[in-house]
Amino acid sequence: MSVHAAVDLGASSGRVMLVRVAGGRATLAEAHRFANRPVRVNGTLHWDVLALYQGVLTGLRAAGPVDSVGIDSWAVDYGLLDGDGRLIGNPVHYRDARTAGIMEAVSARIGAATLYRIGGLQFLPFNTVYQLLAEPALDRAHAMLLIPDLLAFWLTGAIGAEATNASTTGLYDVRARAWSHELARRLDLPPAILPPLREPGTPAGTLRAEVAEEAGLPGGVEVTAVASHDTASAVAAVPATGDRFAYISSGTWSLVGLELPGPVLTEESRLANFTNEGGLDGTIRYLRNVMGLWILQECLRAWGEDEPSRLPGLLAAAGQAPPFAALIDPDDPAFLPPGDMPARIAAYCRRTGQRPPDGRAATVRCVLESLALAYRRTLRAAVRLSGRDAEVVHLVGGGARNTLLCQMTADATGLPVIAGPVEAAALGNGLVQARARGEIDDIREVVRRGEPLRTFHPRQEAAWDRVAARLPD
Ligand code: ADP
Ligand code: LRH
Repeated sequence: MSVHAAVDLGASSGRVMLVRVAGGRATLAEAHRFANRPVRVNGTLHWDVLALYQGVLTGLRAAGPVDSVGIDSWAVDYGLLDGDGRLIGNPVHYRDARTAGIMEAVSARIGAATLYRIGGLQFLPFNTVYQLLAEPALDRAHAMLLIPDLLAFWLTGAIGAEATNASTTGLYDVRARAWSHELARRLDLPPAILPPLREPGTPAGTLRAEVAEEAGLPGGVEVTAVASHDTASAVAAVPATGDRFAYISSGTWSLVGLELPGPVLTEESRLANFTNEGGLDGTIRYLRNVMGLWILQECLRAWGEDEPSRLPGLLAAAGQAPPFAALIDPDDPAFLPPGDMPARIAAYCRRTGQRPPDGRAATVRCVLESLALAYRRTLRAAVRLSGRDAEVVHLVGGGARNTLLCQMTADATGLPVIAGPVEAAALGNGLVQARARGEIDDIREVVRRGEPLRTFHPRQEAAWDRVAARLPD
């Protein structure tokens, strides 16, 4: 029997979950959940990293005695440390506008094909490499720590870069599974700021005595490197059997794709803007970022309906709204920054010759149908580009609670959708810790045994085929 604290920081909330493992089964309990609210200061959008750290300490205190701790979070963002290990500035949010134009300039300088051959990453304006190039304080930096590594450093004093998250930076060589110091040099970024890599399942240090005291834990508790990119932890906990499955990690973002033994670095894949991120045990997460429930979250915020209790009512109303009244492309860059999403949806519709959705229920329906169609497009492209077939879609994360979205996803993709676990990232995090201690062998088998899952079968496929045929690929 072992007990693990899984710290899982999503873009909308952070949680410390207790993962208890006994007899090849796992149970999950929430020790503490806290909001993750970005803060705009002097025109720059930041993460409130100290509030997150405080949330972690409060969560560890609430969790009580544990055998180990693991941390995962959203990818790409980082803090810089100076030579004395002090944080230089407050980490900036990936939705901040500071990287405008940088991705295009780097592609022009190095060549998009070369960048893709090395990193295999989707071209997203906020990839770490572009953020570093917008960084005013780089000359003072001794280390660049991605968010989970930064928090692990504060907990333990040990410096390292966990590999699955490093693979999202654009400075990681996906084939060599090592930092690309050469690329860093070509971009005039100091390779010395890239810390030694560590693999999931290896030790990342032990709790410093004063931290342990603050968290109410005994000193010396191990912090284990887990798959510290939240999406990698979530994919690790997909309750799949075999390899003919697709997944959608559906939270603030929707990460839509396949698990593969190696990267797909073809020209077609680059042009389709697919990513090859590192997964647990050397797997590749071949996927695309779809803008996700972020658009819905921002609609709720604009309407003052962002109390969690409001969502079920709105979804029920959306279920009754007329189908396919208006559709957006969720990946349109207009939807990336925070702002008045209902107005942007209306503007998108006008721009594309559609009547904007009439009211809140219709807007929610428009967002969910548009997401389901984006899932369909993306999954079919992943299958085509990789040659790997998928017979079932595993939908994990908060989106698995959205029955309407799950059914639409089954209808749109024409595949059965198995929804759950909702807390896949935390579960993957905790189970990597348990496996590192020899408590379990097969993470997916443990998830299958323990988690309530719901299956949605495709209906009304013809209607979705007709709508999809009207849209560009
Ligand atoms: P992240 O890890 O990015 O913070 P989560 O995996 O926690 O995201 O998912 C958050 C999303 O889950 C919300 O945007 C919301 O759309 C969805 N969600 C949460 N609760 C419910 C619910 N009761 N019904 C339907 N959807 C829900
Ligand atoms: C999801 C996620 C995603 C990244 C984005 C920045 O939380 O980690 O995989 O692309 O955040």
